[in-house]
Formats: sequence, C-alpha cells, structure tokens
Amino acid sequence: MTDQEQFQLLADSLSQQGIDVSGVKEALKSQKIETPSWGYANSGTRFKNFAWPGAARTTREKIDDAAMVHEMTGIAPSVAVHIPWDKPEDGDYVAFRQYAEDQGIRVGAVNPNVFQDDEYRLGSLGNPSPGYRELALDHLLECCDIMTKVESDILSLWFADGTNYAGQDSLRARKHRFEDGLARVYEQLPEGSRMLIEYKFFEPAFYSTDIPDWGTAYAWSLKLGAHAQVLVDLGHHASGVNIEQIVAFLLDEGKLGGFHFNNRKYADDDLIVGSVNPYELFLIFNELTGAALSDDEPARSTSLNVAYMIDQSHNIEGKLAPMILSVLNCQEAYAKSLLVSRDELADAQLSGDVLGAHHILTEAYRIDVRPLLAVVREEMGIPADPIAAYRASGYEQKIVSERGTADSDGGYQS
Ligand code: PSV
Ligand code: MN
Repeated sequence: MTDQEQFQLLADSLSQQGIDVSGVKEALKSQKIETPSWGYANSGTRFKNFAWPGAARTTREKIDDAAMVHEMTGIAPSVAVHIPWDKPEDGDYVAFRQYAEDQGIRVGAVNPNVFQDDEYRLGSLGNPSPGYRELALDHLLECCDIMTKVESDILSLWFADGTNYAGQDSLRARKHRFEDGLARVYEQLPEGSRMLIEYKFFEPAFYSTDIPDWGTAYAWSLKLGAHAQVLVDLGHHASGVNIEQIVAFLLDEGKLGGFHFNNRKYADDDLIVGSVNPYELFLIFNELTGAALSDDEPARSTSLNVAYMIDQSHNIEGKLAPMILSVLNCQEAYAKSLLVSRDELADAQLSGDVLGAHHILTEAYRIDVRPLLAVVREEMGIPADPIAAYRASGYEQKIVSERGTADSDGGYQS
C-alpha cells in the first residue's frame, strides 16, 4: 500500500471518531521547532568532543546547516544562537541576520553565556563579587542589544551558578543577587520580547544550583512580570519527575515560555529527543495540544506562544542527521497528540472511567502516523522521508570536502 492509501484508511477511521483530519494536517504544517547553532559544531560534552568530519566551523556554517535541516523537514525555520560562541567574525549582527534570512531561516532565541569565563568560577549573577556580577550583567544586556539587531524576541537564560559545598556561600544572599540582576535585565528587554528562565537541579554545581527547579523559575518569573516565563529543558529533571504535569501547571498559569527538547537516560544526556522515552514526549505534547484545543485561558493562548527549541549537541552520531531525526520525533509526537479523541477523553475522565480514559490516550499513541506525515510533507513540498533525502542529497559529502574536520573547539584541522 502506498502512503496515500494508508493515509486514506487512517483518515476514514479518524473521521468516524469525529477528528477533523484536515485540521490535523493544517496543525502539522504550522508546527515549528527551533534548532540550536551549537548542535552543528564540534561541541557538547564535558568529556571528549569527538571531531566530526564536516561539522560547522563558523557561525555562517552553522546557519547553513540549520537551513538544510529546515529544507529537509519544513518545520525548523529558525536557529537559536549562543553568544559569544556565535559572535559573527566581523561583529556585524545585522549582516548575520541578513545572511540567515538569505538562507531561508530566522535567528531565534538569543542565549547568553555567563558560564565559560574564568571570572565565573563562583557564579555570574549569584557571584559574591559585585564586579563579576556586573560583568555578567553587562553581557546579559549586550545580548538584549543583540536581540534587537537579529530581530529575536526571546532571551533564553540558563545559569551555571551554584555552590559546591554547604556553607560556601549564603543561599539567601545568592537568591537576592539573582533577583536584583534578573530585574535589571528584565527592564532592558527589547519591546515585545520575553525572557525565558531555564532551571536545572544539578551540574555544574554539585551542592546547590541557584535556579534548581521550575518552582524557582516560576516564582521569579511571577515577580518579574508578564514578559518572564519558564523554560523547560527535558534533561534538567531528576529521574522519574512527571514533566507533563509541570507543563500542565505552567500552561495553566500562563508561565510556560518554551522548551529545550532532548532526551536523557541518566542525567543531562543530550540524546536525540524521543530516543529514550517517546511516550513521555507524546504526553508532553498531549498537554500542549489539549490546552490549545480548549477554551481555558490563559492555558490556550499560552500554548500558542510556546517556543519549541531543541537543545542537543551530538557527539558520536554526526550533526545534521540526528538533528533532523529530533525534529521528526517532535513532529511524530505532536501528530499523535492531535489524534487523541478529546471529547471522548473528557467524558471518560468525568465519569471516572480510569481505564477507558487511559485507553483513549494510549490508542492515540499507538497509531502509526508515518503515512499521515508523509502525505503532509508531500503537500508541503518536503521530502516524504527527510532522513533518506538528506543522505541522498550529497550535502554531507559536500561539507566534508569543503570543511574538513574541525577540532573540538571548532578550529580547523586539515
Ligand atoms: C545547560 O545544560 C543547557 O541546557 C543550557 O540551555 C545551555 O545554554 C545549553 O545547555 C548549552 O550549554
Ligand atoms: Mn537547555
């Protein structure tokens, strides 16, 4: 059977369940996933970075790669940047934005880096030294300025701050320093933009992390105001944490700003999203889709403004193909979430039909959406099988011959 024939069978059975198949297709065509510039270079692990032939050496090469991922998938039209890693060679951010647009993509979230310099040994905004706090603040404000130049509306904040030993610093003093610093950045956010606060309960600090959990990020985003929201990185939770419940809570409070998609088995593993726990990914999308299709405010409008970003740096599996696969896994999870019979689910939940409700959800999860996605892609003018199309495109061979093998710092080795 062709994809089209299989799709028709699926469409008939979905229509019988009252699911609007053309609405599902439209939703899939408007999905957007942002890829990270840092995933295209030789970067991404605190152990050995294995140099990958053809990995991007410059910011423009990262843009080229992100544009190729978009060309293959049709749903990755923007790239997140990390400053100073992505500082343009000539320092011209306007020309950099223009270059990205010429390649068919936009610059997305701006990620400041207040963790790699020696000055940040004891932290950035949480540092006991006022001078180093000012240094961090200067960089954060510089990133606000860069946002204007690259026309980004998201400042994506992650801090490595914390302490390694009990008593090393005052936990409350660090909290105050952070609150002061974040408020000063908030004041300088470009018009119409927002600040997303990412949390992580461990690493690189081992005793305390200054923004350890969604509760801290949520409390601060509330204090800061409507333009501050929480960013959920899937790799930043303890094992077993119910991430979809966090998503539901933040949506309902209007405070879910975005995601960093990746997957983990043990820690912050940077694995292809959906590779370890595709069911969890589906359940996360199920919350988002449920909110988007509901009349509940602010959950509905918040769900429509979520920034979907991938945060992965692949180390042993190549760069572009795993990124494409990550985008596709998000697409697949989203497609399944669109096939949940929402009315039937609500009825089963209200009547206390525990297994019935669970069954409705798992039935949607079990549907093979690949023929649906192949048809959607064809209608979008995208290859039905993006990974196969990427392999056949010759792009990998081209970048290997043009770029050679960059060293793990992104420098060039012949
Ligand atoms: C930290 O682990 C993190 O998730 C933050 O988002 C950083 O910006 C990114 O990874 C890259 O280091
Ligand atoms: Mn992240």
